[in-house]
Amino acid sequence: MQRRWDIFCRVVDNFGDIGVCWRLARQLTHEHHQSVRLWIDDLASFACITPTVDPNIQYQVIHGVEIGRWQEVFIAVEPAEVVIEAFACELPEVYVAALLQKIKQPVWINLEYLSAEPWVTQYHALPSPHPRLSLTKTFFFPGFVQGTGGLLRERDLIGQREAFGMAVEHAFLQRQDLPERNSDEIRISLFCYDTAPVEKLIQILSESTVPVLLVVPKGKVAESIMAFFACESALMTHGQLTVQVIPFMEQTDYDRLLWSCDVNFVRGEDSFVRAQWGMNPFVWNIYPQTESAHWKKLDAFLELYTVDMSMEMAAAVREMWHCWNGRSEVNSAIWMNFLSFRKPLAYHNKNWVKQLLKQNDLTSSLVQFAENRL
Ligand code: TRH
Repeated sequence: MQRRWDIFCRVVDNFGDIGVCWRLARQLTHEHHQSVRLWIDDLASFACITPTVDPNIQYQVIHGVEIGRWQEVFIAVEPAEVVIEAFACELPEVYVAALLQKIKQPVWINLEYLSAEPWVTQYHALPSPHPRLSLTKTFFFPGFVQGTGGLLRERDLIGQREAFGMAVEHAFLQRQDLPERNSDEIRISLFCYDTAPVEKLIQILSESTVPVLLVVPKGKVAESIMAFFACESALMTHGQLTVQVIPFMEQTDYDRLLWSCDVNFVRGEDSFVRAQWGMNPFVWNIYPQTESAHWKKLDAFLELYTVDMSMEMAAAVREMWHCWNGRSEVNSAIWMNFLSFRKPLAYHNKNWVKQLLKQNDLTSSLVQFAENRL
């Protein structure tokens, strides 16, 4: 049944908040034929991942999704039947007041950040009555296991991934002005926080025994690499390493970049999940949290992800990921050890995806949840 949805998104920093909300909004619209309004406070960040977004206008419709600028003074609107408050962003007061006026209570969902920690299954889908008002919201947790809300995954994603053969890749590389593949080269994409040991990685890669192409989307890390090379050009070479800085890509193109690289360095939440659907080996730079809370999250994921790996492969992954997140210094031996598991890791990732596919995707879980309550 077609329902009206309001998704509220505040950009805390970076692109993950809008990345997730935009993906959800599109999937609700295209696959579930829902009517979706996306309220976002930072259209400029949105425009980075969706260049068709005009950051200067109040309302626009893109890919069938109504997009409204969430301004400090929120103009009262008729609430939708399903309300998503992304990442505890807190709904505007006038909107909450309007919710109270509804005869039939809308379904109010707080969509949480992704975590592999075991407590998630206990807290997923728990109702939380408002402390003062006669309203209830539900905490909805994405996750990797049964008993969570699942992960964002478009219906045709795996099919498209599997169809990404040489010819499609060739067309993609041409379109993106990326060089053709060299048979003995290792191709790596790099998307990480500026706290990651990028200079060290560059040094390691430049001493590689085979040529390496490091593809870096524009941003702080690309800038620091250019400063390191004292170079203003998008193409830099150092020993075996060529670094190519590319424009920030549209979300669906970024998927294809992940599919076309041998190893992907990803970060945060959404690119981390996309790398998993991409099935190539990946290294996760987790979003750093206060009091090092992110280490628990990182280790919880590693625990799940490595369970079916050989001890050697699990140790290689753990060591590389720990170093990349700053637990100890990364060196050539650690990188080479990780890289030596490239093929078995790609195989492992296929099985990992098979396991993830047993779960409902997050958007379908949300639709089902809302429908059961309306
Ligand atoms: O940008 P991020 O660091 O976002 C983070 C995380 O979500 C984190 O959990 C959250 O607390 C913090 O934001 C506020 O990383 P993430 O999650 O990978 O989001 C990046 C988005 O940008 C993702 O949707 C993919 C997209 N992207 C493109 O569309 N084009 C690109 O070229 C690149 C590199 C990324």
